[in-house]
Amino acid sequence: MEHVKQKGVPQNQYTMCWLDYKRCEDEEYLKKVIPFISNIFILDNNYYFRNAALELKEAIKNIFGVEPNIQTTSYLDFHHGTLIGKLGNEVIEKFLEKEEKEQIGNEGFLIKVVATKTQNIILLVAKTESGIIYGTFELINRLRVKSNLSSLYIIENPKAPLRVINHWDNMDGSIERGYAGSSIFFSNNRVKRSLKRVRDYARLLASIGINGVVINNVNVRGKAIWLITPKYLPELSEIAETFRLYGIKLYISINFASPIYIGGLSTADPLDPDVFKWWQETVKTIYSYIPDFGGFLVKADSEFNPGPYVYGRSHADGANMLAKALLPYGGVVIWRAFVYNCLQDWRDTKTDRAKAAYENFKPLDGEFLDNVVLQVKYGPMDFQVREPVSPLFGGMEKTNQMIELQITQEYTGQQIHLCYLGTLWKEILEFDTYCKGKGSYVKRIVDGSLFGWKYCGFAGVSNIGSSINWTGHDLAQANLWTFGKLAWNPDGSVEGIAKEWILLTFGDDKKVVENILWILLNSHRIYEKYTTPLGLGWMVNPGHHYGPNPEGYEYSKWGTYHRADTKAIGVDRTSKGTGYTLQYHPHWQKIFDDIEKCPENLLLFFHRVPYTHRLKSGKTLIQFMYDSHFEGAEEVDVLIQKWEELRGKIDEDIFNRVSERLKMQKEHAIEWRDVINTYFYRKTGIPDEKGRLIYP
Ligand code: GCW
Repeated sequence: MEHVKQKGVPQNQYTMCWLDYKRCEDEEYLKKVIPFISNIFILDNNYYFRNAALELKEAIKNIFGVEPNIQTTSYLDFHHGTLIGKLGNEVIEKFLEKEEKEQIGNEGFLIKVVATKTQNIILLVAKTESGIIYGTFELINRLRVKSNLSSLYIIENPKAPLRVINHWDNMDGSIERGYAGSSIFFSNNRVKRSLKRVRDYARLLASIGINGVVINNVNVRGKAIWLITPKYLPELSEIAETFRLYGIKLYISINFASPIYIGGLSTADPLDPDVFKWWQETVKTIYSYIPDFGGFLVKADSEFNPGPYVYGRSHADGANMLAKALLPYGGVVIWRAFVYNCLQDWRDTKTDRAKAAYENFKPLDGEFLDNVVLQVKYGPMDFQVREPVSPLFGGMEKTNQMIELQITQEYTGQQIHLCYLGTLWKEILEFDTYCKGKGSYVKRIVDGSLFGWKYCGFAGVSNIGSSINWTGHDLAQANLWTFGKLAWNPDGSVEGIAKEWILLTFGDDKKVVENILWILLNSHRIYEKYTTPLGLGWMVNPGHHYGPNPEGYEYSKWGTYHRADTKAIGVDRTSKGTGYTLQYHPHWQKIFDDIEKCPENLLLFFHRVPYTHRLKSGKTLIQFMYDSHFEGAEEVDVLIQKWEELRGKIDEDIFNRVSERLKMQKEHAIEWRDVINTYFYRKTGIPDEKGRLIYP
């Protein structure tokens, strides 16, 4: 089954997702807010504050149909309007208590309303320009959902310091694992000339609290190797400037062998003084163009990318060398832990790819410099619909870590299938590693609070491209939104986050909110049911990874086998099997080792299980497989029906686009159901107890 390409749409046309401001029809509310928004006072008159004020002005104009004055003069009428200012500003400080000032962190903000007989003021206060822009979007959103101003009081600080989007964009304009059109940054091996769309993208990202963007693919090949040179740096500095206005730093993925490709050196050995010197010079040049450059993202010794292993050096040697070059400028090295043998022999049952990241990195704990962050995929394999949480979380106390989540739906339906990922991500973040006793949640590890790290956080592989709605599937916008919101505050409830997205994107019609919320919150569960439940994973077509192919990867070199035969399926990863479970804290080791205690949705990840094995429900494994696939494909009808009920209540274009994709989802879910069921039936010869049609 081939992935279906999005039909061509004009590149200059696009929606603004949750920032498409619609007119507020509620006259009562309008009356109440007018005094608070008719003036915008900027108390720190600079480029960034003016930009924030213009954002607010534009929003107010669109939402309430009134055009506020922006005032930066010394005469200020403090009776009516919104005051935007920094902590430390005398005027602002008069309105604040000591304790509330102390609560505002570096990127945080405070929104407070002063409403008396003579004053109607909204205060927006932050310590930094970033805080102001985040606060501006929060205020706009509060106004859009008609928050009660008399009780509006918000102090917000992001929990994690790094909240970064990773683009796998190539310079020819294609996007590796991209399902929403071409790159908004590159085309024809050049940086795109117009940055209008980049600016709108920056607005979207700032509105969800993102503070970093890596604009090029981690597989750095061809022209992209040269992005760190003056050949491209002038253009990159313009992109950086566009993002800077919205509190976002630019990062670049690099090729570890750049000193050879660009510098003409004979080696890229991280311990070679000439190599280090070359990187120092390169970094110096980058900062001369981009003074607040974020740093490098590195995929080394992974899937044919060069790295320190080529020279017999460790990943700490490699990362630290780059970190030393970046340190004087405040840059960081984000080093990926996705290192495994991608040339495995399927006959080899001893090697277990799931163990690779831990085996490569655990021994290096404590060896990385402070400005190195290890970026770890959420699971030990590769963004499957369900995997256990990587044992590296909680496994390396002395190493900064970021969690890598895949917003783009490589293995979760490629934005043809609706698969809201917030529910899965939340489960991952709430996983208790036990590494420092009970309560050692993944979210506390990656937000830095458990081990007191300075650099750590969230990386999300982008799902956007130049399609009309940015994400191919309109409802996949919710995944980008949710990534940002969870990175800002992983304690947030997914229901709340999804609901806010619906309110801002589709309005507050009760049925609309209710149905879309149901659709989102149930979509991952449904997708999992008709594809690869029980932690099985991988049964996709090789290469493009769309559609079912039960043995697509069974005899390949990638190390992703389920080893099904006529009696049993799954890999024994217990301490008696490949030993993968030994990488976890003893608490989990015992649970995962025990087929009776192992969470059932991960059963086949950890155990090799006979088809006749009875699950907790009393069903046999094979019957569960059949039921899951029949039910999953059936439940897509519920998604369709709930969407259909919204006809006429939603913008027609969006409604039709989503309907079209739901239709494809249904067809492709049936394909999954039939291929997988037939596969198991042919392997086992065991019929479905309920006698449903399985193609022999
Ligand atoms: O999942 C695999 C993808 C590759 C990707 C790689 C990675 C960018 O299939 O396309 O390469 O992971 O994460 O590096």
